[in-house]
Amino acid sequence: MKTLSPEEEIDLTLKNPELKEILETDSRFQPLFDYIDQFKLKKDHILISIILPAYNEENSIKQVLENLPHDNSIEIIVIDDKSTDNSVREIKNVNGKAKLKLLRHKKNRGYGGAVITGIAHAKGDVLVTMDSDGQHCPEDIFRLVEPIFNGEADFTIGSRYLGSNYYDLPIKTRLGEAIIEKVLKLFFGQKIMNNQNGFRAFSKKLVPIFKKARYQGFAYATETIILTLVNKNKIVECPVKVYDRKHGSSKIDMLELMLDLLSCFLRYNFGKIVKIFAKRNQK
Ligand SMILES: Nc1nc2c(ncn2[C@@H]2O[C@H](COP(=O)(O)OP(=O)(O)OP(=O)(O)O)[C@@H](O)[C@H]2O)c(=O)[nH]1
Ligand SMILES: [Mg+2]
Repeated sequence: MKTLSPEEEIDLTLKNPELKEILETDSRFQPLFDYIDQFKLKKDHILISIILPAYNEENSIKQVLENLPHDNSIEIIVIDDKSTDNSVREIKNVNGKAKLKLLRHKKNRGYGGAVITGIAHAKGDVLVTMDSDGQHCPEDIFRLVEPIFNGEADFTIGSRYLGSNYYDLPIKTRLGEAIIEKVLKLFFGQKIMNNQNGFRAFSKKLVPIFKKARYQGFAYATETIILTLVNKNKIVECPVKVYDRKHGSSKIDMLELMLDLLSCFLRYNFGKIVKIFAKRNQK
C-alpha cells in the first residue's frame, strides 16, 4: 500500500534541562530499560519505536504520551489522523522528554493508515502499537517486547483474557471478536482471543509485510495477523491490562469493520475456498 507523505513532521523532543530529572525519577520502567540495554549496539541505537495512532483524543493524548517510557533508545511516534478537536495542540504541549515525533496526516486515513505511516517512519528493532485513549498500561510494554527481543515471537498481541480487564466491553465488540477468533482458527490455524487489541509489538522484519496491508481502517488489526500467519511467522499472546475509556468515544463503525473483515477473509482465503468448491464439484 502507498504511504502518503504526512503533511507535517514535527520533532517534539525538547532540549529541556529538567528532562534528565524526569527520566531518572521514572522508576516504573527501570526493568524495561535494564533489559533492553543489553541489545544496544551503539549510542544512538533505537531499540523500540512506540507508535500511537490518534484521532480526536484531546482529553487523553497528552497524559498518555507523558506516561510512556522515555529513554534515548526508545522513540515515540504519534500520528494525528486529521483530528477535528484540539489533539494536535495537546500533543504539542507535552512536556518534553526523550525522542518524540508528531506526524500529521493531510486527511483522515483511518486506524490502519495511521499505523502504516508510523511504521514507515520507525527506526526501532521492535515496534509497539498502542491506543491514544489511555486504555493501555505503558508498564505492559515490557511484557510485549521481551518475547520478540529473546526470539520467542515475531509478533505479540496483548490479551486482556490472559491479563486483567477493567473494560466494560460492548456486546457487539465481544461478538465480533469471537467470530474473528473462530475464522482465524479455522482458516489460519491459530486461536487468538483478543484479536482486535491494538496493543501489540512486532519485529522490524515484519515491516515490509505489514506495509503491504490493504485495509486502512480497523480491519488492519486482523489483516496484520493474517499476513503474519500466511508468511509463517510466530504470534504469541501476552497478558496485558485493558482499562475503560475515560474520555471521548469509540471510533469504530461496526458495519464498516464487518464488511472490511468479510472482504479481507475472502481475499486471503480465496484459494482455499475455490479448492473446497472444486472438490465438492468433483464428487
Ligand atoms: N489514526 C486514526 N486513529 C484512529 C481512528 N479512529 C480511531 N483511532 C485511534 O485508534 C485507537 C483505537 O480506537 P478506539 O475508538 O478507541 O477503539 P476501541 O478501543 O476498540 O473502542 P473503545 O473501547 O470504545 O475505546 C485510538 O487511539 C483512536 O484514537 C482514525 O480514524 N484514525
Ligand atoms: Mg479505545
